Amino acid sequence: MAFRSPLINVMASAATKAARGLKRDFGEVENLQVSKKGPSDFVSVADQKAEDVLFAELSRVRPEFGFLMEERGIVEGSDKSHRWIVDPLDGTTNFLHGLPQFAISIGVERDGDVIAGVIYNPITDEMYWAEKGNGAYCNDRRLRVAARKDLKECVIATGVPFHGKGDHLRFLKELGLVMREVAGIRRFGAASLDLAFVASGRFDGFWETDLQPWDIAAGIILVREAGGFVTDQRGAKKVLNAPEIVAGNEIVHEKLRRLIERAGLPPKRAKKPAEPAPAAE
Ligand code: 2AM
Ligand code: CA
Ligand code: CA
Ligand code: CA
Repeated sequence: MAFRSPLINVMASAATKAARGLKRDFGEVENLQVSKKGPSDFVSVADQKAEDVLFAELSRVRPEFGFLMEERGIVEGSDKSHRWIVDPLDGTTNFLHGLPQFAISIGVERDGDVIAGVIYNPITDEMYWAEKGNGAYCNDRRLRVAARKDLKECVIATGVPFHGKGDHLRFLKELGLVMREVAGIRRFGAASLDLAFVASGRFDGFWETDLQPWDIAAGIILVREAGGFVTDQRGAKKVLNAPEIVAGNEIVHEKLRRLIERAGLPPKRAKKPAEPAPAAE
């Protein structure tokens, strides 16, 4: 039996609670109130309700921790070294289209380093969790990244820049370079689950540009605790605020990183994510 620390239990129970509302709303997406944050960037009452539940639950059990949440932004805590990094609904576009690939993602940052994470898919009831030094799990099953080394056998996940964001031409170059070498490419639309699938060995690798800390915080620790590598496009381990993320086992990660590097470096972020200062990781 996998041992869940009190911290993991707190995160898992908050995620389970928030997931009840998401499941209910997923059954009635056509009645959901939806607003637009930017070009093709939607937020629904489901995102907001889930975030309210997570905020209430997590601040009740650890009132001293700060927060970085997708919808609320930064909430300072009295403990300056710990904060929750929360995406209440990762995969909103999928959710709003009735596509069952979305998750709640909760990470814990300590002094700039992600030390624990939980990613919960309410539809499949898969609870992914990891804590620094204790391994990565899905429910009670220990996770290990895939062992494949030959790109020809690998299935690689990515994200496609959406309307109004990102460098589309550079992405197409990256895609061209990668698709010639691999068995298949997938775009499922929820970055947290893409990373969870790398941790579990379903995907051999993953790369995406322009993600935010809440999309990837929990996924970073999951992949690393499953024996994988996660870096930015240059191979640096500080990836939480990086413009591009690459993940896989040691060999696939490096092969994938070198391939996409040939398309050139990602553009500097248009605007900084909701961060007071670039956090070390
Ligand atoms: P979100 O659903 O929480 O917004 C997929 O490429 C990743 O990008 C998802 O994790 C998704 O997180 C994020 N994303 C942000 N804005 C998006 C948009 N307008 N369309 C699709 N994905 C978006
Ligand atoms: Ca969003
Ligand atoms: Ca997200
Ligand atoms: Ca979200």
